[in-house]
Amino acid sequence: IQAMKTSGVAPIPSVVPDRPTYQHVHDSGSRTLWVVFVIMVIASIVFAGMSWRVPVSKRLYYVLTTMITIFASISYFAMATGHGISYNHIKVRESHNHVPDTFHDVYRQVFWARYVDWSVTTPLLLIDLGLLAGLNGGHMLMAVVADIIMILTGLFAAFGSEGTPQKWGWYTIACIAYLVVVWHLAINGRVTSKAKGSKVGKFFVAIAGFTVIIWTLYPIVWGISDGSRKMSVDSEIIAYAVLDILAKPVFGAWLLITHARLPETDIDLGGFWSHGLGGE
Ligand code: RET
Repeated sequence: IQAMKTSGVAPIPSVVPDRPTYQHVHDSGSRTLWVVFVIMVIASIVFAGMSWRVPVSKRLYYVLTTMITIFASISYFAMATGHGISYNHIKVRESHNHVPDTFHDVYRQVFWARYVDWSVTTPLLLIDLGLLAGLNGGHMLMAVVADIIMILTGLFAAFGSEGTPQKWGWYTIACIAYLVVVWHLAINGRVTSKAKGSKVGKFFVAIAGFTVIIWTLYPIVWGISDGSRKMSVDSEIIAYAVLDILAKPVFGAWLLITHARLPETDIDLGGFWSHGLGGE
């Protein structure tokens, strides 16, 4: 002020290093992670119990579906106890008039345990649906590989830097891979499932349609949370919790209950699963 009075010129504001912003989980997020962990454990027990009511030779859907919820239980246990989480450091550019741009440091938690979970469980979900549709091995393999690419590039996107092509570049690649998954599953699966009879065809269209709607919400939640940080870490946890419950336990219960009622959904793998089991 003294300098301003004597020279008549406003002093250049000193650069005060501003404090970084931390975006992390609070009570509601932590509680949600524990609740979903318990739901996934209960679903695993129920699905395993259901499998004991049928001979081993007919257990493939049950085994796959139980593995899906077991993996989810493991990943939710990790996240609820603070494992599988890292901070992504984002330099947010702030532009000002007349003064050079400055950067603000934001540190946001990335729950990478989710991606480990998804890289195993989404292929298993696709195998469930592919077997239901009677999809051939070639289409199934391509769908699974595209799915793994989608999850791994999504993981890179989550740790991408802003102001470089990293974040939204990886996100675009992941979205293209997702379209490949939907193409193999929805378009080809529809044709092959109809060949298994009209009841299987109708059921496949319903459960695959449900799957496509739920799965499409994941990249949308990602874009609002990790992508543009318009959603708090707690809201992100709650949004994924709802989606995960629909995509795993609800999907699984629907598949297994319908399969038990509809013998046409049986899987024919030419002895790959049942070889040597006889009538067991
Ligand atoms: C990401 C971000 C990058 C773009 C896309 C994504 C898609 C994720 C999906 C996840 C599905 C998860 C499921 C979990 C089961 O509980 C990786 C979010 C396209 C489709 C079904």
